[in-house]
Amino acid sequence: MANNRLDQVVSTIVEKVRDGVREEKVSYEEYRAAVGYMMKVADAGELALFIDLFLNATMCRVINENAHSKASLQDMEGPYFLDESPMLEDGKMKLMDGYENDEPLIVRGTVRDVDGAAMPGVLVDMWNATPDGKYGGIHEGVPVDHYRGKVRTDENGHFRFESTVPVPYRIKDNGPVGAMLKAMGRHSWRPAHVHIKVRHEGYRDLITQLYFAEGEYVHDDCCEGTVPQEFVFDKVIEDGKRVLETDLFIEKVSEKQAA
Ligand code: MBD
Ligand code: FE
Repeated sequence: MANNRLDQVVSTIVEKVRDGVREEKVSYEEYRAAVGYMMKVADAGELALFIDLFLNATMCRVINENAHSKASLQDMEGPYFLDESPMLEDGKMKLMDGYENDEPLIVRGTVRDVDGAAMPGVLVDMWNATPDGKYGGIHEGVPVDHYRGKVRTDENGHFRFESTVPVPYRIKDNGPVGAMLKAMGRHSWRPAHVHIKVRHEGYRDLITQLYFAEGEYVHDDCCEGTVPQEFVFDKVIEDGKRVLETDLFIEKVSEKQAA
């Protein structure tokens, strides 16, 4: 019997890794190469990227399998959420000029509980990459308060953001994580996506992503993302702006989860 939750989880995971080592008859050379590789990943500051690449999508599947059937599907948070993003009164994100492929984007919808009732005053965060695939406050040249922000839903549960349409995104591939993908014969692209996080007291955080139906890699994500079909949007243009409109359903934290 495990002593506690930590013992239980760590012991289970370690045993599965040992299974892999036994099954593949890993040599001592390979073992030392693996240890050296993990040191390189850490030194390059790519641990979060490495773990997300192999485990973030699985985390989401575990959450979704245990969620209320009416709750919106969770998707990967990825490494670039920043809670210090600005509160936006009008939902308009700060954007940069000078991109040739700038396409205005409206993301709007209603936050609801699992019974369908609209929820006012809910905190909604959105963050997306620039038209050349960079995140504010993460990549060179994009300030932290750009291409990300928060709003609260209005009395009807509505939220609305204005940004620009992101492009397919190449995860950092000039370091050890990229080297491994290449060595495994895999690519390093994610489909163009918009990140959303919905938070409300007493409710489970909803972390998800929205996708563009016509885009590349939607069903060939290097991070093996779930890509919920309900969040893959056909091309709708209103007044020259691409519009993604969706309901987002959040569920109460059960007493068991809150404990
Ligand atoms: C990203 O932008 C992202 O969303 C994920 C899941 C992983 C790496 C970079
Ligand atoms: Fe992302």
